[in-house]
Amino acid sequence: MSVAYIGLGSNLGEREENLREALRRLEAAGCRVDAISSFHDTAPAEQASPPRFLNAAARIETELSPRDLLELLLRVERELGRERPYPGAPRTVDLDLLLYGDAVIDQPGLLVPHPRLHRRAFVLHPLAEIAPDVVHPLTGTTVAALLATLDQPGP
Ligand code: PH2
Ligand code: MG
Ligand code: MG
Repeated sequence: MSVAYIGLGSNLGEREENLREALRRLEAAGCRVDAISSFHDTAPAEQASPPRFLNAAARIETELSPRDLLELLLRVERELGRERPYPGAPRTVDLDLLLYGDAVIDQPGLLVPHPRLHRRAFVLHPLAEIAPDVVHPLTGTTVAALLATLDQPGP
């Protein structure tokens, strides 16, 4: 059994229902969802289009390999009507593999930890609720420490 953390986002349709349905489908596929953060209403960041997002994070116990878990996440996105007409397009649901134990993976289409996890407020705020003491395997610092760094004014 491995422990993975997933980032969830929705800014199209019934946002909360989309996130809850995605989690139900992960459970139905055999993942044990054993912690869910609160749901955060966030402004679109980076190149994402409006409207506002609902973001959350979940802790999952799974027998799936990182690659198979990624495939499951993409399948659930598709089942919930995710379309990708252009980068940053509004999405019914986005499921990102943030962490998989302390694995560091750099394969085509599969980067773990998620390469932008450490600098995204919309990921770190919910993740810090359920995993403050989990250590990022590349920075060697905890999620709580990454969040604190983010909140500091830049140089
Ligand atoms: N996801 C992105 C880019 N920008 N902004 C917010 N607030 N929430 C997201 O989930 C998000 C984003 C790429 O997937
Ligand atoms: Mg994403
Ligand atoms: Mg994604």
